[in-house]
Formats: sequence, C-alpha cells, structure tokens
Amino acid sequence: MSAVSEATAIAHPNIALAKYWGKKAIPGNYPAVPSLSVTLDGMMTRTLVRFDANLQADRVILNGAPAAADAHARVAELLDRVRDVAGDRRRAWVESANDFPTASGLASSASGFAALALAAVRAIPGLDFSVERVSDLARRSSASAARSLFGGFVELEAGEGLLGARAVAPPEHIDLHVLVCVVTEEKKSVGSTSGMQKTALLSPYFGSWLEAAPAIFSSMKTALAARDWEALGELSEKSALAMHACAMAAGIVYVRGITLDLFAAVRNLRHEGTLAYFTADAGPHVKVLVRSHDAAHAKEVLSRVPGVLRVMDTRPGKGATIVPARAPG
Ligand code: 2P0
Repeated sequence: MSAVSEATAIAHPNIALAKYWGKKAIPGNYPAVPSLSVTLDGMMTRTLVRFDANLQADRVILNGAPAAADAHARVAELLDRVRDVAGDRRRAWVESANDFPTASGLASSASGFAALALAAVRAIPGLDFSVERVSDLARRSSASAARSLFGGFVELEAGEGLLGARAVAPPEHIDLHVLVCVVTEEKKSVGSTSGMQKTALLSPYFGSWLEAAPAIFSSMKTALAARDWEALGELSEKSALAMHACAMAAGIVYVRGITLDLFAAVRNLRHEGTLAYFTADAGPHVKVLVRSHDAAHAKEVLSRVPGVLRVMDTRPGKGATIVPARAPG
C-alpha cells in the first residue's frame, strides 16, 4: 500500500417526495419507513479524501474551515468503517465544499455523506465496493445520503442488514422541475435525527405515520411508473403534510408562517390552472413540483410571496460520481 492515495467525488442533494421520518429501534440508522426521492441537478458537494500514512489524525475541512467537533466525529466514524473493512490504518485529509449555501434549504448532509462515502471507498486501491454497498455506507451516517448515490428517482426501503438505496427511474422519466423556495438563511433549529427521536417518543400519531407512510410510498411508485403527474404531486403533498403533522404533535415545528403562505400560494396556482404541488422537509423552506412549461410562471409567482428570499429552479439530476482531482492552484 502506498503512503498516500486519494479520490474526489461529487454528489447532488435529493428531495424526498415520499418522506423518511423515523428510525427502527435497532442500531445502524435504519429507516422505519420507505422513502422515494428525486436527486437534483444544479447544486453539488465536492469531496476529496486523501489517506496519508504520515497523518497522525483525520483532518476535516468543510467549506474552507476545520469541521466542528460533531461534524468531525461523523466523518471520522464513516472513515473508520471503511478502514475496518480495508484493514487500512492510514488517517485521512478530507476536504468538502458545497457550491450552494449550507442554509439553502437543501439538506447538505445528503450530498455531503454521499460524496464522502464514494470518495473514501474509491480512495483505497483494490477496495471492491458496489454502488449499493457505498449507498449502505452513506445510509449509516445519514439515511437520506443513501439516495444521493443514485440519479433520477430513487427508493430507500425500510429493510435491515445491508441496505442501500436503488434507482427506480432515470432523471428524464417524467417532466419535472423542483422550485426550491428559500425563506431564511438560518440553520434549522432541530436536526433531523433528534426531531425523529422526539417524534417517535412523543407524537401520539407516530403509529399512524408508520402505517400510512408505506401505503403512500407504494401508491407513489405506481404513479411514477405510470407517469401520473397529478397523483405524484398529490401524494407528495400528502406525505409532507402527514410527516409534519406527526412531528408537530410531538412539539417539533419546522413550518413557519411563510411556509404556510407558500402552501396556500401553490394551491392557488392549482386553482388557477397551473399544476403545482408542494413538499417541505425538516425546515421552513418549501419545494414546489411543476412541469417545464409552468416553471417560469410558478417561479415568478412564488418569488413574489412576501418573505421568500429566492427561488432556485432545479431539475432531476445524476447520481454521485468520481471526478478528476482539481489541478493545484
Ligand atoms: C427525507 N428528511 O426523507 C426526510 C424528510 C428530512 C425530512 O432524511 O438522521 O439527515 O441523518 O438519517 O438523512 C433528513 O434526514 O437523517 C431526511 P439521519 P437525514 O429526506
């Protein structure tokens, strides 16, 4: 084994249309419900992993600055899993940057851990991991990251053991734009992991969610396969509203006034004949599903809702890939 070996990977964020919310009560970060997402183009995370026998400890640089202790620990944990499998004790230099603001309303953990897992595995010559296994590795750090290994429409089941995500349809399968409506630059107040734990513990509706989510997921897969745009949109709203209602009943409130104003604006667009549907994740931002010919009009209407900072027009994108290292300087 040479003293130094490296790889650089890029990955894109994804948005769940059928939401993952809740974990199985077993170790290993297993989702309690299946989810269906779309990987987005435009934004990306680029991550370099360089294993170096001369390093005494892992060094992690996120967006140009040394990582905070908790982020450093999550990165080191993933690297340890790879080192254990490879029988490689070298420490690593990790440099990761997003080309979108971290508080853009898009989970940077999805693209971040997808890029990290792929770069870490490919940085060790001869380590033979299939993409499913890389996805499983990413899932253990952040379940949504398992989905960003793949492009287009992606499912993550509620399994156990080796559990990676799977592509179910390519990016061009259905005409879709996702308009990301950013409403604040602040970081979210309750992280997803602790939000899920509190929901499982405190929400009187958690049992109902565990029953409802697989049915929404499976109807959504059918709608997607049939390219039934309206059913896909309606089920996306249903999944988001059920997830938020369940979390809210545990005191976990991600929505704000502006979030609800945007929900109303989307329904108003529909009322006026523009097919548009909303979804929202563990934060106050709103993502709006529209078709190509409605994207410009919907973006203009949503940008005018008071409190909206900006609207990013994104399309289904590709999965994570290895890229050449950047030229020095
Ligand atoms: C999702 N979210 O399906 C759901 C919907 C947020 C709302 O997956 O605890 O950061 O690290 O496995 O992947 C965000 O959760 O959670 C998420 P962990 P993750 O996209």
